[in-house]
Amino acid sequence: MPELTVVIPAYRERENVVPLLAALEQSLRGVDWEAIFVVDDGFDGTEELVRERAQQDRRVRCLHRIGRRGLASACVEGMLASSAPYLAVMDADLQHDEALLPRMLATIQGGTADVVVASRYMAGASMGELAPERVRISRLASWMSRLLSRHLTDPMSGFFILRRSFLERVMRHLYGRGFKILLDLVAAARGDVRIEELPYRMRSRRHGESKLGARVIAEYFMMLMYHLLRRLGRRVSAESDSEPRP
Ligand SMILES: Nc1nc2c(ncn2[C@@H]2O[C@H](COP(=O)(O)OP(=O)(O)O)[C@@H](O)[C@H]2O)c(=O)[nH]1
Ligand SMILES: [Mg+2]
Repeated sequence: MPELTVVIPAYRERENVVPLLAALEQSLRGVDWEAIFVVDDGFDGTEELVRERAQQDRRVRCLHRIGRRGLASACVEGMLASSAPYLAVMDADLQHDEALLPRMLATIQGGTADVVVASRYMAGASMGELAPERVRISRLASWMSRLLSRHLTDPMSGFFILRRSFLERVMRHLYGRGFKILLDLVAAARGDVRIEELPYRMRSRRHGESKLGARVIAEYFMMLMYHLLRRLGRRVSAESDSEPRP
């Protein structure tokens, strides 16, 4: 059984599949790993290409979803399709620096963290060449996310590694939709999570297009509301439990 599964959500990422696998092969030398591409139907042949690679390399797997969309649900389903003790999530578009994966894995194996996050905001990190308005949206969304998690410098990161036992503990409390699965996972833990962060420099996209749009931003606020209401609900029920009974 592989030690590490890299879950790669992919929607219309055909040109990135081969270079990404080559980059993983290179940086994960000496690690027993597999990659699960969770491909939503984009009619561009991404899933065919992944399957073609899977025919040649047992470490490559394809989870093809039909009539479905959604980055968060793709990540969750990819993680649930794995039996490995450590699960990484990484974009298909080469924006995440695969060279950081061995350090992320070593950190989580150290046993002191449930989640290790690659952060674009820590000292030594960088947003790379992201457009200025994207940096502004990302910073605003990060600031709002402080309501749910004070521990993360980059709660919007889509590049992280977690231990399976943590996923199993929180998976039934996830909102499970939208773009920001890391924040969803951390919020679902309600403070009971050990996080470590490592800085990295995010690269810019070479092939394909960003899927971030108005709907994704709306879903983000729905996710915030869901977790805030869950907290409020818990507080209300705790208060009514502590009231003296007649
Ligand atoms: N399976 C799946 N993957 C998605 C979906 N939307 C985005 N992705 C993938 O999620 C990753 C991040 O998306 P991207 O558009 O690059 O977001 P950005 O980096 O914030 O601009 C990429 O690998 C996308 O292919 C989706 O609906 N389904
Ligand atoms: Mg991207």
